[in-house]
Amino acid sequence: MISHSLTDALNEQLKQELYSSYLYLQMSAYCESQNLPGFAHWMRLQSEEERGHAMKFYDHILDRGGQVVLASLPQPPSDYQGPIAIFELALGHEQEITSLIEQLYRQAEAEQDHSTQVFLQWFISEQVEEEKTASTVLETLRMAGDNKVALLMIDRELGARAAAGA
Ligand code: OFO
Repeated sequence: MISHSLTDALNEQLKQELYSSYLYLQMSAYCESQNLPGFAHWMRLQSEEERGHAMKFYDHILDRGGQVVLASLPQPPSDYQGPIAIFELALGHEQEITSLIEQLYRQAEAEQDHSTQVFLQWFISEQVEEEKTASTVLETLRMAGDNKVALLMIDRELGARAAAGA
């Protein structure tokens, strides 16, 4: 049986993952309104992926005999200063998530909760990918600068993202 303190911490991370989903969905809506369908598609898939992350926490809490408690979510920002600002925010957000996962891992380690440690290892690897992807897109956008043709090409490339497992 999982401890109360670790259950609370996992519920908090469940909320963070749901917020991530909420944030990327808001970013998707913004990109759609800016005639950037490829960016919008990428963000929408990212939002779905984050919901999948949230459900992994949901299932792990229940599987370990803990109680899932859903908290209210903060409102994500809805106005952005263009694609670079969006990916700067996305990268900063993922870096924050990485440190929260690492903190959770340390807590599971301190409590000698081995199954939660194994569960969190998937997220530790996933965060390497998440940060790398956001940072690569951000660098490409910075290189493109004000070049509209380059922006359209990036939009097309992001629009080709396939759903996870597809
Ligand atoms: Fe973006 O990886 Fe979950 O939050």
